[in-house]
Amino acid sequence: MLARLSSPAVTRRIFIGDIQGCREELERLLERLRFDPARDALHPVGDLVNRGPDSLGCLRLLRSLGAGGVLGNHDLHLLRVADGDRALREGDTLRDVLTAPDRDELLAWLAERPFVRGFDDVVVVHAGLAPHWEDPVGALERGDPHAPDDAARFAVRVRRCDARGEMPGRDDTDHARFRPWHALFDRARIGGRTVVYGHWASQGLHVADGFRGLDSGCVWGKALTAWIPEDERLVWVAARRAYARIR
Ligand SMILES: [Mn+2]
Repeated sequence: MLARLSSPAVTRRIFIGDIQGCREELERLLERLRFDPARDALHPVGDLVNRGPDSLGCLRLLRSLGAGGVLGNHDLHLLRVADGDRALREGDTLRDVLTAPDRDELLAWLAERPFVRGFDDVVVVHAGLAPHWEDPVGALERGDPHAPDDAARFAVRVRRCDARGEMPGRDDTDHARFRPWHALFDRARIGGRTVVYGHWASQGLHVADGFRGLDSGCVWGKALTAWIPEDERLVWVAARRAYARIR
């Protein structure tokens, strides 16, 4: 008879693009992956909540699965609204979280996520890393989600920037000066590791040498995508419908 003599170590890291409250799609993706919480580590790339139909369900599910991951701009927005620093905006779907009986535990759990998470081979950040930072991971390790500094704000917002890390007034302005952050970023600064990120649904899935951009626009009715480096595999499920309008 075969017996397992020791508990199995983590065998897969599963990085998941912007979930934004799309709980049903998250559940279907985990089913498709045959997710096993004893062996798999789940790392959403930020924006766990907002615009989608079930932010509360997503937070409860991700917390129950011991997910890691990083903070995104929508996660920060939720924390700041909960702190009373900001009002809800049109199109926000965060009220269920704010009025939930377990709100404090869920928000405390959310706020534990860092702005960047480094592995030996991978660095995870929600939006991107600045080309001029001497130590891009160190710049973000100690960020306070309740009072994000300039580096943290950049890391959750950037799409295009210039060589000095200046962002255009509007993120998607197509000006010759501003290029996709990943076209300017030198991965030698992070020891050649692969950067896994989200936040850029209009760019879509971005698979390039050293970069995996996983926001494939689930909340817009497109797809929720996972990347598993151990298998060098991308897995996605189609969104059931569009929950928010493309901006
Ligand atoms: Mn985002």
